[in-house]
Amino acid sequence: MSFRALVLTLFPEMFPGPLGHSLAGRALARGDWSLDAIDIRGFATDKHRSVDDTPFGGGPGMVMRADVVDAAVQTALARGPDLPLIVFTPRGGLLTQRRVRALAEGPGAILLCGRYEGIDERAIAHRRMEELSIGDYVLSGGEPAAMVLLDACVRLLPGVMGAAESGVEESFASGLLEYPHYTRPAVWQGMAVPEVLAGGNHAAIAAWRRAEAERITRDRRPDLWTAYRALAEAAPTA
Ligand code: 6GU
Repeated sequence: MSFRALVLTLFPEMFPGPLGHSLAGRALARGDWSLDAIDIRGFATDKHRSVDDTPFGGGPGMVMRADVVDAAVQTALARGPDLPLIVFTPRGGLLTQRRVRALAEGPGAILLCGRYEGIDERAIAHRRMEELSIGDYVLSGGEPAAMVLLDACVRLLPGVMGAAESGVEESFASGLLEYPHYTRPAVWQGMAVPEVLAGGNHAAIAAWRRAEAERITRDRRPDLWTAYRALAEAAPTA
């Protein structure tokens, strides 16, 4: 069984979008995963097909109606009763490589994309949805976040990454950011490729890359560096 993505959105035409290209697009064409975008507006019941309304308590913007959203969720759950249900919101927990890995090992996901100021809280509570964010900034809707999650999951599916890519030590998997990469020309804009990389000393190359990864992580991401150091202290060979 391949990975199934059911996306609930007011903008189904946004999909597959970037996911139809490159690695994810080729995997989609092969059937390594499937994507169905379900139009939430199709579940509106009034003659104006309204999906949102003004917030109780006042304030700016519109709120997506619980009854309309839940009708869409119910349809998705009928199609994939075993799929985890995720809603994208800037107030969700941060999406991590650990969560991506767990999702990629599972049957897929139902991904609910919010728009306007948000979704009626009862729709989220009723289904005990997992709330996820992709970072500390505000998007106009959850669709790009759903694409981010799917891109991150799909590249981990069996057979999707080539041998070359799958062997690569990944940022966040190792706990360190990646070391710098170089290819030809050997000198460009007066800048030479680090000498060690041109020699054939594989141990020296590995040591240089490790040192660079550590330097970059320490300088740019003190939070990751602290976590990495704590882990190294607990298991010194890691
Ligand atoms: Cl998941 N949604 C929205 N609207 N904004 C975000 C986000 C999600 N993650 C970060 N910003």
